[in-house]
Amino acid sequence: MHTQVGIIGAGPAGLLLGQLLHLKGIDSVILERRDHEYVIDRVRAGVLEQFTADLMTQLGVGERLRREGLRHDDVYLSFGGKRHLIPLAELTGGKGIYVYGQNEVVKDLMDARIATGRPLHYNVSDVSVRDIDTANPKIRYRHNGSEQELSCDFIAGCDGFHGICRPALGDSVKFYDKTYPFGWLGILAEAAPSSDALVYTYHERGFALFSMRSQKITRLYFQVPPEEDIANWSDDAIWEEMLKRMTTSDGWKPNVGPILNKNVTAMRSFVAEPMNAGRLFLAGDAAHIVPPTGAKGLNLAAADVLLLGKALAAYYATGKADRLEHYSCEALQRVWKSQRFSWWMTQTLHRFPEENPFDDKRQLADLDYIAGSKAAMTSLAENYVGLPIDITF
Ligand code: RFL
Ligand code: PHB
Repeated sequence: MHTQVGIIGAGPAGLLLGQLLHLKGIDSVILERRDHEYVIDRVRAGVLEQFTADLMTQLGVGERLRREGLRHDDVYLSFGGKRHLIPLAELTGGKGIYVYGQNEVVKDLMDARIATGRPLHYNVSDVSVRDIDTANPKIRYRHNGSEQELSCDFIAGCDGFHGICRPALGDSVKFYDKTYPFGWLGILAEAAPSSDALVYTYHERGFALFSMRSQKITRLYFQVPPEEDIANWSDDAIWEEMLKRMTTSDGWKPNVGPILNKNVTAMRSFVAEPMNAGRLFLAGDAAHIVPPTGAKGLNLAAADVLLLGKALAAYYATGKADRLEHYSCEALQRVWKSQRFSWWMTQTLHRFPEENPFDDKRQLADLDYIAGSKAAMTSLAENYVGLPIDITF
């Protein structure tokens, strides 16, 4: 069996790449370890940058997003008991963000993949890559009980942080890593969002975030110790803590409702550099992860895929590999800027265990500066809606 691009992983990165290549007439096979329902049901990202939403439209998969996604022109920073509005669209020439769950993004991309008739195999196991330094790299895997070998022109490692592709890059790759002394406890609640905009809260008890998924579903998070066991948190205790951190002096607070889903996520910053070796190219969480405070992970995966898709298309159109050779370098420029922003949002809004009263005052001053300075607010806004990127391909 041969394909032009073998894609490992059917998360947002793998599915977006498959769609982009399809539109360029390039064939691909997507291999996914999990089953279809598992991939859709994972509760993860909620915020799409302007560019990611535009890219979905450009790829022909943005119709439901435009209809059902919630467009936000503003975001709030809350501290000292008050919410401070950051007018994103006003500060960035009309750009905003879209609240549209990762589940919905993945669902739309899977439907588009089915419509192309191109292969997407679920429940594959024992995936490995070989011959990546040759013109004919291969993927071995098990599917429906038999061993398969897929020969490819290129392999795209879109298999997330725990995948097999990053370790296959070999010894020339350097890793940059930072862990944080906290995690996020997240819930989905059946409650109408009580604010039109997201609210990022700095509180003496720790960070909290108000978000949403639809007109009926609220998505909320608060900072907990990194190894926190979700079993320690009854629904009542979660609401009590959420309300303590989020309620502002004007009486604003989230609406309370039945909790539909709850879990704890660890926080980490990580980059693999370079993002390729030979003909194996990483994209998305396989190459880098960010703490979710900047809402950047899925958006970075989309940016990688756009660059990689364009580079592969240029190769098939001209036979020249120069864009592929520059892929890692070009992608990492955006990756590091997103890393910086995600780290900055994280360290500004969370309470650290070793923190002393000086740090508290410094963080409050940082937030007060942003809320009071158009220049500082604009810097936050342009990073939050996403730095410029050319989406024509
Ligand atoms: P994924 O989504 O992890 O997909 C990788 C896929 O590869 C499969 N796989 C394999 N398949 C075949 N063979 C193997 N050996 C394989 N090993 C793994 C996996 O089963 C999976 O299906 O990576 P991808 O595509 O790079 O997408 C990245 C995003 O999922 C991630 O960055 C975001 O979810 C991060 N994130 C957010 N990003 C945003 O842009 N905006 C947000 O608002 C946002 N909020 C979040 C987030 C992540 C969170 N968590 C849970 C980490 C909020 C949270 C709480
Ligand atoms: C979400 O809605 O899940 C969400 C929103 C903003 C973030 C992270 C997650 O920064």
